[in-house]
Amino acid sequence: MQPFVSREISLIEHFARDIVDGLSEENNKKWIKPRYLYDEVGSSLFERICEQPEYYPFRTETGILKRYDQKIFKFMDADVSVVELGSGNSAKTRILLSSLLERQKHVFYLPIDVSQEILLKTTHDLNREFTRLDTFGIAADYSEGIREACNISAKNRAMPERKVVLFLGSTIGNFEYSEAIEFLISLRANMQAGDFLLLGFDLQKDVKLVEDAYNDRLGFTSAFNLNLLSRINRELGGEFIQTNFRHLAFYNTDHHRIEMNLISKITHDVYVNRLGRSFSFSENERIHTENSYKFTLEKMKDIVEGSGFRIAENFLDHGNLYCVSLMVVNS
Ligand code: AVI
Repeated sequence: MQPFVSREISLIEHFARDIVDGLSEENNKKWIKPRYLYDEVGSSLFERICEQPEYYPFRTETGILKRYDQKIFKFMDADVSVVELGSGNSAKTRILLSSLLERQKHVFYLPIDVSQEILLKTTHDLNREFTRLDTFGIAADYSEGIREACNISAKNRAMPERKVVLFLGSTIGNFEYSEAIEFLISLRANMQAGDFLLLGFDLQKDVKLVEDAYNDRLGFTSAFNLNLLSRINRELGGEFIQTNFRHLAFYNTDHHRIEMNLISKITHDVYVNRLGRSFSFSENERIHTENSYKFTLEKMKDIVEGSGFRIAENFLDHGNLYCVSLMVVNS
């Protein structure tokens, strides 16, 4: 089996269109989609964010997986293959793969990510690191990727019938509630009775702790956010000057979410060559770049039950900061 497949769409055209749409808005309504935070520079800045002491979600989720890995797999009474959505460098997944390899003779792992560079490296590293593991990277967005993963398992008779889909890192929190439900419904459509979903999500807590996580002292989150402007410069010939903007992340208590923005420090116009036009910014005008929702267990239960899943068990850390939920497909 080829260890890699790419179903990448032409990102640059989507990027150009979204930048025109988002930055043409007026009255403090400008936006850039959070998916564009993850080019090569952004992805490596995100890895640095995960190492910062203020960013509790990464280490808390890792702790939960280390503590409960065996308990999670005890729910599975047959061999499973592992499909991961937004796998990145698969750092946390190694915990689960090692644990699964103690129970199964062979494991098939299908990581799905939009970043082809990271996937190529991870696929290569994992196939060398673990014997009895077959990693097959799929460079695609989530919906295309999950369809491809199903095709691959249908064609490969050695693969177990059952699968566990991993959606970790609280990425579900970057969707609006309605998008989260839509996403889970389409995921459910590609899963069968007996399959599992392991979902990691961040819980509501003390506001200061959450705000600090998105305003780390060394400024990696700020650099991650501002990199969006440099990406426009690199890929679309933009003339943004990073120091004319600042990072702003705060907790919106009404909506239970962190809102991340770029604020223009001055009134100015910025020309973008490949788009052949400029965009106007007034002093203190914001570009909204990300929401990161924080959930209660009840809210998440409503979302997943409305999408055709049932929670088998919630795994939490001692401080109740974060939850990894094991779900089964409702038949
Ligand atoms: C990937 N995602 C779940 C992160 C989050 O916490 O919402 C992205 C992030 N943005 C700023 N810091 C981390």
